[in-house]
Amino acid sequence: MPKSTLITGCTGQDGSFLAELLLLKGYTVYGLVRRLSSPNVTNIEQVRDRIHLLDGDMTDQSSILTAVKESKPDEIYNLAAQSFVATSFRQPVLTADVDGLGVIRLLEAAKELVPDARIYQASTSELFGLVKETPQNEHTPFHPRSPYGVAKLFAFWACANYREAYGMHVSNGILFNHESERRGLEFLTRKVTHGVARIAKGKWDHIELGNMEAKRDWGYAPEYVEAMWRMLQQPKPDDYVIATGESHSVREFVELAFREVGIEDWETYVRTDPKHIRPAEVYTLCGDSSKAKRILGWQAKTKMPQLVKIMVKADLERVGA
Ligand code: NAP
Ligand code: G4F
Repeated sequence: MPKSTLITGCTGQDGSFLAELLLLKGYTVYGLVRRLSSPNVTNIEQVRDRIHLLDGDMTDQSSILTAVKESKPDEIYNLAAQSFVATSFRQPVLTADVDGLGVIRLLEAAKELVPDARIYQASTSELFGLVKETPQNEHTPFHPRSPYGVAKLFAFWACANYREAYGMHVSNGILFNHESERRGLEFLTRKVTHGVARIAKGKWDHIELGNMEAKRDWGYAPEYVEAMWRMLQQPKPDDYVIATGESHSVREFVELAFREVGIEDWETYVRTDPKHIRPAEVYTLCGDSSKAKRILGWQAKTKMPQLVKIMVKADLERVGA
């Protein structure tokens, strides 16, 4: 009997890579998708006929209950979120509802219907926010800096609480930034590689960015979904930092991306626009994933320079001649 899994957020970057991974491993894959006026299925196009799509929304308890009832999952991966930090400052209530309360809705449904299911919660390095030490590990204190980070903090502790109170197998993956050719266009890395490709092909003459000095620990998304799966194969639930251990600035990312298309005087093509500056910034992130290496046998392979190459190449192909 194949294992059944429910992935929320299966149309997103991580959800689509995870769906592919779990199909390869022989799982029956169910994906929660919200109704939109135009379906957003680009990322799952290649596996759409092999995933069972279930209507639902993290703000709607009844749809979550129905999805859990129909999929009877052995494993649940909760990846659904309003995941863009900048938007969370403009839509804090929605973000809290989807990213915070949505997790309680899912945990309640699981407690009621599949209490033995193993659950993965997409926690984030945004929890560390104004960092208290570098690198950050599972013991580093949290200090979120955005409504997104605050909602994810609520979700993190909700998961820990359901683990302690009801003995449920719930794990938090504290994932640092991970990117890919499937990354949404508004996120820094994709905004840059997409813009660089259009500039290289003569379609745009500049891109507009915000804080060039912020530093992130950027890894490659397909490797990160493997870590999610490994967490749920452990006999005991736990929390894990997943990161490359290297931190680079936005400026470095931009410079490398332009260099990839042979442009050295990149500053000519970049303008700064204060509208991309956040009310509170996470200045620097760098993760220590030695616990994941020790227990899960997981380690990042792709580092930032290689990631830039992968993303620029994909965007050049997309932009075409
Ligand atoms: P993403 O590409 O933005 O995908 C988010 C997914 O959530 C999409 O499938 C989206 O559906 C769905 N969603 C949004 N609101 C929903 C709602 N109300 N009900 C049901 N589904 C909803 O994000 P990602 O980069 O794959 O990240 C996956 C998860 O990991 C997120 O929880 C994110 O916060 C977290 N995370 C990401 C990173 C990272 O660097 N990528 C790092 C740490 C943690 P639509 O397609 O309909 O919009
Ligand atoms: O790409 P970003 O928008 O990602 P951010 O804020 O780090 O959040 C991402 O990673 C988190 C994990 O740490 C996830 F939890 C979250 O869901 C999301 O996936 O911004 C990266 C950095 C920031 O410091 C931002 O201020 O780039 C800076 N930046 C500078 N100019 C910009 C821009 N970011 C965006 N999106 N657009 C700009 O024009």
